[in-house]
Amino acid sequence: MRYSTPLLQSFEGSFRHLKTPLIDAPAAQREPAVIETVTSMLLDIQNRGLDAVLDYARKLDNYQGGDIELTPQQIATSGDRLPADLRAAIELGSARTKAFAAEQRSHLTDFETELVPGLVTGARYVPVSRVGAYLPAGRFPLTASAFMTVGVAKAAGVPTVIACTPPQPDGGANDAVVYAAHLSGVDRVFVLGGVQALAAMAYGLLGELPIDMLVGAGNAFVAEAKRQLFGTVAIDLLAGPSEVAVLSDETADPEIVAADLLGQAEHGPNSPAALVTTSEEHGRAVIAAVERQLAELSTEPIAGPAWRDYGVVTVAKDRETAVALMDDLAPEHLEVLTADDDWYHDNLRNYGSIFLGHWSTVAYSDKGMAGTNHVLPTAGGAKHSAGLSVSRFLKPLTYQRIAREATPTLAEAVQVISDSEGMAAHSATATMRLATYTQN
Ligand code: HSO
Ligand code: ZN
Repeated sequence: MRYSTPLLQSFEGSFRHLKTPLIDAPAAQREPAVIETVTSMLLDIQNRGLDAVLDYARKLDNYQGGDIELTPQQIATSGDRLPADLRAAIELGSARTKAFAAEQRSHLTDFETELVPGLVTGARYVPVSRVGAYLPAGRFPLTASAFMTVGVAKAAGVPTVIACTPPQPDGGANDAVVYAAHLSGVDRVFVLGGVQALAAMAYGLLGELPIDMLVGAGNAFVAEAKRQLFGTVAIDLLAGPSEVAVLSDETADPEIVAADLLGQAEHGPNSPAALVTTSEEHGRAVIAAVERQLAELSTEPIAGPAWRDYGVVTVAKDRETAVALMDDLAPEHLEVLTADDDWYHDNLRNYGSIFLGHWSTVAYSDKGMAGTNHVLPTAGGAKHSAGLSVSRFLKPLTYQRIAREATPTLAEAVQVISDSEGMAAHSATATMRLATYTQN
């Protein structure tokens, strides 16, 4: 969702496109230089293995030598160095994220059905075996990411979950991130950042078999590495800049709406923040409140440019137009602060996660306290995909158990189709069974 000024737009007539949202913003943002760098790093790491990984760590992250893996003792004591209130908050977020994921897991049930006598079919949810989580710790460490990736994978039943997190200036890991990973049930943690971390997990260079699935957000190089490694491994999604959209009416407090818009704009100078409202007066009040709050905000150097370049306020003539506009934006996070929240909830269909009511705000989920996942599709991806959840780590594997009595209809139809296609060997598998069936 790329927008430009003027900030306030009006939709009196029938719905039309604001601006075509980027279908694949991460791809559009991909710069040739980033693509080339990542390609050559991956090739080098494939060829030279761990030596290449450590060379990049030296060059890019000031790695000084020594073991990159944290010991179980270091992991277990990571919480000891944190202030008590931070430790308690991390414990709460971990517990809530686990509780939500466990509940969702309980609703994904294996099933079996006998389609016709003798033809028994079913599906079983089986977790992937090994997951690698990237836990960012750059400008903002995003402590809760470990709950969303490691914790949810564990709730899905993934046996092995390893994690990489980039070194801090002192060469060690971020204690809050490691503690969050520890509570989430992580098996091994490596202090390793960027492309080299993802490649090391995907190619199995960390004394562990190659992982099956890579999850977790990172910078442009990390996103590009995930894109190039996709196919070798599965990935959660390709996340672009974090986005927020608010749908509010005159019953919402403009100060609260403004705070929530800035609450995601602070992620980066290209983080989109959109307001769709059925009240022009409310829209104008929000714009004024954003300006006031920006003047006092310590992260104004990030949120200010984001708001000016990627902020937009749209007045929709009615609820239906507001829904059509929002579904076209398909925002990562969508807040609904109106007199008709239930009606909007029933009618909206494209968003990563929705926050209903004046007491809800995106940050509650961002930090893990709402229990829901914060790894969500951006840049319109919510039109076709949902965010990370236990279901993403589970494969619905199908099976069929077939008895004698189902044979005639199965075999005869398969023979006919196979013969019409000229696939003689396929046909024979049916013919042989039919012959045995007829003989006995
Ligand atoms: N909004 C980010 C997640 C996050 N924000 C964590 C702050 N902390 C992507 O959904
Ligand atoms: Zn956020």
